[in-house]
Amino acid sequence: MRQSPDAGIKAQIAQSRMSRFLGILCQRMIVTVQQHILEQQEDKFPAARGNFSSLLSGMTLATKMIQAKIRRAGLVDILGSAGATNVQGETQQKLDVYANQAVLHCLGARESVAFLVSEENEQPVTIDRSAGGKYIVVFDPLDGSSNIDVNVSVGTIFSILRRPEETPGETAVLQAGWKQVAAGYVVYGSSTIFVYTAGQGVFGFTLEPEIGAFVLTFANMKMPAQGNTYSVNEANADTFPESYRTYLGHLRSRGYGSRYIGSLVADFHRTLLKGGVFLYPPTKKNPNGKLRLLYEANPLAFIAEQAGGYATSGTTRIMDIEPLTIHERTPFIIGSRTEVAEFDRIHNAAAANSFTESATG
Ligand code: FBP
Repeated sequence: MRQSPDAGIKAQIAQSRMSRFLGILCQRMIVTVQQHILEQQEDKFPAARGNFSSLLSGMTLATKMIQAKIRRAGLVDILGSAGATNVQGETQQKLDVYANQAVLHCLGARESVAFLVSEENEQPVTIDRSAGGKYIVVFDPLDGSSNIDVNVSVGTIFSILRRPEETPGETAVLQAGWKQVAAGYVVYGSSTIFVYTAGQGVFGFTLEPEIGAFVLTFANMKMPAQGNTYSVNEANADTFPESYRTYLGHLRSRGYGSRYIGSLVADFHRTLLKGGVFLYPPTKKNPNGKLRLLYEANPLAFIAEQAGGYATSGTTRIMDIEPLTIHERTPFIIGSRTEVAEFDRIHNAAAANSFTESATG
């Protein structure tokens, strides 16, 4: 039976409504990290030319390559030592080498990158650019690599800085943490999560393997003001300065539990979601702490502060420390405001006592 003209028009209207609805639904159903970065850039820098979002897409590509290798780690020859030692004196794992190459390759191809500084390379990698490149990226390609062979979560950490015109050469890399343009990490755990901040809050994206895209799953992350766990390698406790031992005793007396994975990214990610505190104190083996300021402490400190937490070296706000060398280490206390403030109170009281004692002999 021939359809009346009205029915025809009604059908067309219904169809266009449905396709518009589906369009909106798809658009809102998922927000990819690229979409999110572009939207943030449009808000903050309407004149932006996409350099920053292109740089971050290089990092998401590299971390997708790394996660693909990690997921197949037991099936392909990628486990174990690569038979070399890095600038830190650590045995390089095969996945350390692969992850480092993946990030160097993907970011090296981005026009806006001038220097790349990796935990695995003694010197900064300078990218020969006619226009010089606007950004510097410092990164730990595979954090917690000692956990790879035992199938425990590992991660990638990165920090993005502007290349200051006035500072030539590699000293341009030695910038305090508050100058970071953006920072982030990826944790390769039960799922792969990309967490980043560009100074407008902290956002988390989970890799959706079905479509191969990082999809927004944690908007505007906030670290709880207080938690109920502390995270530290207590095997070293005998060589911690006394104030740290006093602080840990104080937390235990208040019923805090202990959680320590031994992969900084995984221990920090838990602290970001659940609150509490992570510490890597000075020890006999590492009198200035073990963790590196530029590509471990600074990026996580930026994220913690953007999420309402805090990070200190025991004497200085991590992001106020002026770095002297690219691989320098720092004592690291990071977590919920309550726990870090409690650490500062106990640590400063101990310092004041030892000062009074030394003054009064
Ligand atoms: P890298 O694996 O990047 O060198 O990181 C160092 C690290 O593995 C951190 O992830 C972790 O927090 C810490 O060292 C563990 O050290 P320890 O075994 O001394 O507790």
